[in-house]
Amino acid sequence: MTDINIDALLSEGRTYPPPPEFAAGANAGPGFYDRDPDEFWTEQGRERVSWFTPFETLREWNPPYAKWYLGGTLNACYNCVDRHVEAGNGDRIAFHWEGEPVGDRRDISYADLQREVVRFASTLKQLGVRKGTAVAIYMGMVPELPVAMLACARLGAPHTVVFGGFSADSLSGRMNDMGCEVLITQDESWRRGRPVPLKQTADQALAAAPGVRSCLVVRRTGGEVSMVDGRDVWYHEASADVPDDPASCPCEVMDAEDLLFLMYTSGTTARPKGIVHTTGGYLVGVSTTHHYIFDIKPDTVYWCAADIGWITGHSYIVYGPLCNGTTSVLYEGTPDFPDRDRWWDIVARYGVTVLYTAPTAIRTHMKWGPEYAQRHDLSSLRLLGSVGEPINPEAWIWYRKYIGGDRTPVVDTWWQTETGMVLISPLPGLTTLKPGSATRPLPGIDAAVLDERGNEVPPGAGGYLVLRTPWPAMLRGIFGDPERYEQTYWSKYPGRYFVGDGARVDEDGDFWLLGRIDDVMNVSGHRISTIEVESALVDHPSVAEAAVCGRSDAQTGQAIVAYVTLKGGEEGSPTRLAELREHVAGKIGKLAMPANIVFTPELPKTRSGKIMRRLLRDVAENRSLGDTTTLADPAVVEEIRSRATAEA
Ligand code: 6R9
Repeated sequence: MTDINIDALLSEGRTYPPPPEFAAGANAGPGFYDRDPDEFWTEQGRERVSWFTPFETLREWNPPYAKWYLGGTLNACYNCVDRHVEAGNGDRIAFHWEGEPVGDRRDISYADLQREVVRFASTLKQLGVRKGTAVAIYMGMVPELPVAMLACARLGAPHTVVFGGFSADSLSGRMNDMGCEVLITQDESWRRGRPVPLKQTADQALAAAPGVRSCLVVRRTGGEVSMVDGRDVWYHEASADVPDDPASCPCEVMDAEDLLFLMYTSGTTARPKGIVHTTGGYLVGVSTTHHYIFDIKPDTVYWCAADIGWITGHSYIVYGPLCNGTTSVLYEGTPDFPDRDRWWDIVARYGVTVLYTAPTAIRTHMKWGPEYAQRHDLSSLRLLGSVGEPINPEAWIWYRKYIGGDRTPVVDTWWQTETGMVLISPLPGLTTLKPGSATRPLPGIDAAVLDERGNEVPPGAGGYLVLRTPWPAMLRGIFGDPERYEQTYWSKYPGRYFVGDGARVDEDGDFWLLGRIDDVMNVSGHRISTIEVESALVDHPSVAEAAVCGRSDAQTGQAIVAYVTLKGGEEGSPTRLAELREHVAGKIGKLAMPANIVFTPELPKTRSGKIMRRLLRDVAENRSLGDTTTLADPAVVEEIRSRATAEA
């Protein structure tokens, strides 16, 4: 037993075979998994993307460095925009854009998108942006954000999008690391009816980023901002006389392996890593997975309710869907503005057929209760997706029942910033779903679960997830830091990509993700994953959300502390506490019973909705808090600390 690194405790037996009507017309049909992977990726490379020069070699693998579609040249913007217009689909809607203020909305066709991108690219050109110029983008969810990204791609200028909620320090750090020369931002963005001063924060960042010579400012709210002469330019002024016909600003010819963008991932304490994504493999990878996993059809209305500043937004709001010519919803605001039914109003109004969101959002809706969804007709939905964290089986069931009308498949898609594209996911017309399982690796993805010594663990046992062969959208490195790249991902098991997540594979070959390895708790020698205890808590009918972590304990090494949010605003009581401990004991065993439970209305989360267990450990150990800059709402930890102290 000592070879097994994580004890897998929770068992979940419910299954959902694909609905027959879905299976009959699905993009991924019978035989999909039997394809030869090289043949599959060669075919996808040819069919899904238009090349200026066709690629000669599918892949080159010099561990830990991979190249894909060698010899091919292309342009990501051409693939996402121009070719759809050329093919006669200019009238098709690219984005139903929904602003946060009610009634502020705009439909943008592919032809509109092309005009806007051309105008934006020409304006950037006037500011001296050329092939290879690094550009930072710091914006909210306005149409100009994807437009700016595509304009960069058109010119061959690599971008880095910094999430609009990040601080001036995060922004300047990223701009300096990438060597950005231009920053694109907006005056302010809307958040719950209040303006967020993006330009003001950008000004602070610019003061610490001397390499940035121009700042292009899009007007959104019309709020006051200060403009620095010679550096800052209003987009609406600079673009006023710029032509918008595509011939005036052609797409740059890019090599398949040219840099498309960097996406910074914040480590826990260390400097953020600039994850490198190149053009060809990335575009094929994201468009292929988008097509098959979300079963995209010409009449699909697709909504990925993530932020573009997160990798999910890059791959599955911008590059994947647009490459596939999809009609998407793009929403600027929060789910509870002006009321908690805003999302469902949007789904009903646009007739959304595919909705892709994160477990954290689903648990928030669970906490609010199903009545908000029940106010609207959600019958257009045919498929639901989840990403970002392991999804608790009860949240999965709730999502399917109240949002999917007890009919729709739910695809739990596992991937990372580094993988660029989804790697483990059900295919809705083929896979028998299990709530809480991301099911199977996609064709050509060689995932395995290893013990400490590098041996595959037997079915049912937990261990470390690795990837043994490269995939098209794989990161090409950490920008400017090859040593860190090799150290972080390739040193634990040489030649294999170390994911950093725990996982187990069941008897059917289905994968169950167990969360980040750093979060695994050690109670009396048992290595317990946080997600299993959390899912056992969420299984209780009164619990909406739970986060657990370990704190040191003289007797057991570590003891489990749980932070629990109850449904419908319930406060919690000693009776409830005892009941929840018993519930966990009954569900997975006494050894996983939380030693303490702290009831709290909110949990500390990153901007992309991941629970920050590291901060909960700091609270549980009564330590000063580590880096809190990526928190969505810093006040939450203080609230939890006061509740935890009150209880102690
Ligand atoms: C896309 C994205 C990556 C980490 C990853 C894992 C967790 C994402 C998941 C999931 C279980 C899923 N994660 N999807 N865990 N099931 N379906 O989230 O990228 O922000 O880089 O995070 O998120 O721990 O390693 P990123």
